[in-house]
Amino acid sequence: DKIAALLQKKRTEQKKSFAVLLDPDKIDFSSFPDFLRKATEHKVDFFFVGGSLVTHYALDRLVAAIHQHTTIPAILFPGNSLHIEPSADAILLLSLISGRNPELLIGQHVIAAPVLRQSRLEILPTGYMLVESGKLTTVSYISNTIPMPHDKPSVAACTAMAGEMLGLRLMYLDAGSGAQYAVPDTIIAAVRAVTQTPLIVGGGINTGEKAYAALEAGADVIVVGNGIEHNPLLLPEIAQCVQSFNQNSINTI
Ligand code: 1GP
Repeated sequence: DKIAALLQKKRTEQKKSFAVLLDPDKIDFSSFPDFLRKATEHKVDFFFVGGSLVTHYALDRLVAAIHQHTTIPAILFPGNSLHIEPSADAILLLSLISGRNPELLIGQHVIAAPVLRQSRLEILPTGYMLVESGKLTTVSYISNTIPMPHDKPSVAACTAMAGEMLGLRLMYLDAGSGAQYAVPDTIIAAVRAVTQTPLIVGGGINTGEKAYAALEAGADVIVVGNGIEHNPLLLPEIAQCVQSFNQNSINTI
């Protein structure tokens, strides 16, 4: 229960976290140790590993490298039950509650359950909500679901409330990897206002300003993937933004 408890404690203390999404298809293993050193130096809190589509199956190698070079937890972010790697530290057991595809609400979970029970992975039951983001994202296409409207905060709020009532322990608002528009602040604030669970926000966060806006609106964890792949300087920039946010929260408590 380590990661779930840590996230809940940080939420209570109004401390924010920074997660870097690692797409197994895009890792250059020759420069990866160097990247991992930078991630440690800049106090990345978590690695999310996976995505809706994995074409080069290198999850085991990716997790092994993370464990060899860092103490940052590797948390699986699976697209389906094929993406389970038992050597990781935890798994976001995503129920795609913004959609109405039963396979991703419960079907894949039934298949995964006995495998997860045998593993030592910490299970993080997560209400996963896709938000409309300007263009069709891979996750929306692959999941065969319609994302929530970006201008209807009440839809997001009621969805998250229902997820929390069902016992899900984390909420994840995602505009989808490489989204044209990140999750709007109004949606983040609406979910934050009606739930107690830690709130993860990602998709299309590719500037320090967008990261700051998401944190200010109520995100507890921000996830950045594509942005860092395209611009390595974004890692220190966002890390700085999370740290300054945490520093300010210490001053205001
Ligand atoms: C996608 O939230 C993650 O599921 C991260 O998205 O790659 O756009 O940063 P990006």
